[in-house]
Amino acid sequence: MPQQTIQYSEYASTAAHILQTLGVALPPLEAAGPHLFIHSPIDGQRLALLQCTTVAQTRQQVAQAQQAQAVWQHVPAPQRGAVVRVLGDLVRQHKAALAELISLEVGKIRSESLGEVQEVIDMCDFAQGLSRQLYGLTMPSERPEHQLRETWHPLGVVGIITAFNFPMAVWAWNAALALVCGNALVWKPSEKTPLCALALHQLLQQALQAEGHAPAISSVVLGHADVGQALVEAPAVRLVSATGSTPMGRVVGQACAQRFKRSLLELGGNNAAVVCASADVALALRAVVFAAVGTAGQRCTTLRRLFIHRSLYADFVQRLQAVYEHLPVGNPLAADTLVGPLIDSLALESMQVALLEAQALGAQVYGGEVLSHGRGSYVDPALVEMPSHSGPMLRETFAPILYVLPFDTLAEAIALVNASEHGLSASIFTHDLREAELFCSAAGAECGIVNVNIGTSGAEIGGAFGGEKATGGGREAGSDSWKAYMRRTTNTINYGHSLPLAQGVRFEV
Ligand code: UN1
Repeated sequence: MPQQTIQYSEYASTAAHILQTLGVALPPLEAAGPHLFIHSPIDGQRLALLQCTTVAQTRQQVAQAQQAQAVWQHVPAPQRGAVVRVLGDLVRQHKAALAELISLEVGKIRSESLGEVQEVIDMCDFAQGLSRQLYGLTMPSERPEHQLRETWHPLGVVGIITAFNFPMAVWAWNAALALVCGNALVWKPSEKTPLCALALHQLLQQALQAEGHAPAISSVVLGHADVGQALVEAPAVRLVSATGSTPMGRVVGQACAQRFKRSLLELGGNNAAVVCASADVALALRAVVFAAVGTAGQRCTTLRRLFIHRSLYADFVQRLQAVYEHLPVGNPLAADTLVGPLIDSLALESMQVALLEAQALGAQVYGGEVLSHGRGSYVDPALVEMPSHSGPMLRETFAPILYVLPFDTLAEAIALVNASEHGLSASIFTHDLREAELFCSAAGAECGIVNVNIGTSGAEIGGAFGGEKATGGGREAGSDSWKAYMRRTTNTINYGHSLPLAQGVRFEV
């Protein structure tokens, strides 16, 4: 078999051990591909070799999911919630192992990996509570002896496409809601992080079994764009929830629209923060650094554009430089590391390209040095003083680059925040109530997430997550985002003996 001749990562046996402890059986490996080559970003070496799901198998999984859905959708919602509760309990029980797997496969520092698993647990708690609150409205009918109301029903099979950077939490946002809403799931994880997916999927299988439900309610398909395409195009898939790049979302959104199916898109972000003259500088500094360099700049909510009031600009940039000079970059498993590796060498290259472009425009670049190439893609986060709002500052580069610019008036800063094709997340740092409220108002940041005196990343479960414009418009996880996973019917019920028509229409026969 091909894997015998390959040099494996020193973390491969730990990953294999975690999977074994969780009861994950890897799909049998065939000599003929396509295969998925999984690398640990920690050392750039191979972590695992997996068999891809074929397009035909993907269609088959969807067909099985559809059959399972026919039964699952009639299980009372609170009982569906019980499955999600058991899943949450299993995730609690295996929190440390799951977090370690995230660190091995994505390169996140331990604390952030534990945080991601906590996000899965929080989502399960939220969804279980929701399973008794899938409320519809009742409205007064204009007709006597009539009842007008809406009811919510399961939608159909949900296809979930997730990105590498949150390989567990984003699935949980979707899966936990889709399940309590009575839908079966087919999950296509990022081709970079299938091990995290197989681990969580296995725990859901245990939960389904414990509660006496069919395994086909949830399945995982592994592979590249062809597998994703098969999932999107399968007629039984009624909603595709996709997280990833804006170009990917454009393809998925159009394919869904053509087939009149729903899409729920959570795409890129070119997130901004505004530091006003009255800001608490020490607080803003901590918030900015976490948002800009946390997860090595690989969150969709990462802070990429920072606008600083001119009165504070020189001092704030100097303080940022001082922090950036001492950022502990390195092995994410080490206790004092704050910045782990980038996912792969391609990410590192696109970061270097962006920095060169900025320099060519006359920007002043601090940091950004490549620390090791070939054995993991480690890089010093970069702080870039831009001459203007232009060039690479206008696009999302999935790496720790923070572009900074001064501003004079809040109106100017808000215009800069909004001069982006994306609209995910924005923050303001101020002690002026009027500035804060203006920023959150309709005249403020055109984003799905607008924060005051905290950074752009690290949203908690409970609020709806997602953004405007090229971010895709979807809202996931909290608030009433469950409605995307159900279909609404409006019922008008006549409990009288006559037939009055609406709008006063007369039609006697
Ligand atoms: C993502 O990067 O796709 O708000 C999700 C945050 C996390 C989720 C990020 N709770 O930063």
